[in-house]
Amino acid sequence: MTARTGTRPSAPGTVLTGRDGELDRAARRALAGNWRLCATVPAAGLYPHQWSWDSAFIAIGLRHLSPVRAQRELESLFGAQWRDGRVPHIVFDPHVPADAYFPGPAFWQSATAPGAPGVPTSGIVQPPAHALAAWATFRADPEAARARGFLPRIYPRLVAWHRYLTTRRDLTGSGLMAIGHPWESGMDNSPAWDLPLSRVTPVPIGEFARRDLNHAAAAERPTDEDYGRYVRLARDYRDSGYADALRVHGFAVEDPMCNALLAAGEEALAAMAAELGQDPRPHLAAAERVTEALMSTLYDPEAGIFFPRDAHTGALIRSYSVGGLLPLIVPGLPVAAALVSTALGERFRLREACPLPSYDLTAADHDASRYWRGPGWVNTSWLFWHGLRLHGETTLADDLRGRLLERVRTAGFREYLDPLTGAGHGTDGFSWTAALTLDLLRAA
Ligand code: 2M8
Repeated sequence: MTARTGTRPSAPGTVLTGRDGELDRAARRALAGNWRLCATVPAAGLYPHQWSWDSAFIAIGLRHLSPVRAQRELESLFGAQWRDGRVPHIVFDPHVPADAYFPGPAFWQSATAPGAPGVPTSGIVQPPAHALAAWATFRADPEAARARGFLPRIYPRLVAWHRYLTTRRDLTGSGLMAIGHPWESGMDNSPAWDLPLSRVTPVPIGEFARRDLNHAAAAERPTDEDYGRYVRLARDYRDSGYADALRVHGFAVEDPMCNALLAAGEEALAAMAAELGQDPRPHLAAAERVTEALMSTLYDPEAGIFFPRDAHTGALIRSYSVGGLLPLIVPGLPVAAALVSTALGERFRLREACPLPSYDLTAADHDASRYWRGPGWVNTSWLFWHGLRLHGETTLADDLRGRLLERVRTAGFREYLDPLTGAGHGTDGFSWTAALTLDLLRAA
């Protein structure tokens, strides 16, 4: 949270009535409750700071209530950008007690890291959903954005962010960015990470204190052993001075969703460049390069899905997770129809399971209530919905939208849901669930 101005939302956008109106008001209340000075926390107890990709989804919803507040959400995150272009996965709120979240500022020690900002942050990153969010925010009210100089401010920062990912995070020379920690995937304990993570020696649980279990059931969170591995990886990275090289990252994976967001984000940057009177072609070329690398390296035509690739072994991780369907958000993707057909199949059951399961419904280790090992999330479903619309699958998109809204109406703004029963799990009053509900309500 870097600036302390502008906490008052401007005039609200469309006001809905009836059942939609009730849901709309509840979503607004949830977001108002999670607003802190100049950004929104994902959830008051469990996640009391600003998270990177959460803020992107939150801005996509906030733009309907107050485009200026949505702009500030992104600006406050990018205010904590490092000199090398990285956008940290957490920007810590100095007013929140130090022990409210682990690992906190004392763990990450950003104050002593080269090129880190004045405000305390973590040193790892999250999926690059920001360019999409910034362009959507601009389009919600171009006049207000132009009056505040939103694009001239945010565009160069987004360019530096993407440059960090496409250069320093291309650990294998494949043209794809790699993540160096499961937390960087946003899908923290997906079964897809089990194999590369098994090579990491856990820090013993006695050496650190988890805080997440004060707010959520142990059966819905990662195990202590996996947490110990997360801590080991983050500690090693910190102790290397946050240097990026394959030998530093004990865990290094080329993830389809992150790279799809990067490609789609380059398309959004091209639109921003054109709006600013600059040359959009370098961004279009970058989008094409990432898309080609996605296709040639991560796509499996027989499986009809993209798989992550272990950067240490070069092997594909043949795990069916929702991230493998999300290249659907890339404009012009040549295999959109195959992804849709995989989503309709037994592993994801797009026509009935909702939100879209995070992981293969048919897998023996599918767990419908443990976070990212089966439950459905509104943000990944929103991305898939966006992809369906992009590729002209309007009937499926409308159907998914209707069922997502029905789920949220019944369960509330939960962090994740059982995709078959709709039972809510994780924390309540979860910001991106509320924000994307606002967006879905207005998308009819
Ligand atoms: C979850 O991740 C954090 C670590 O970043 C955690 O478990 O403490 C994930 O679901 C992640 O995708 C999300 O951004 C974050 C905050 O909502 O929570």
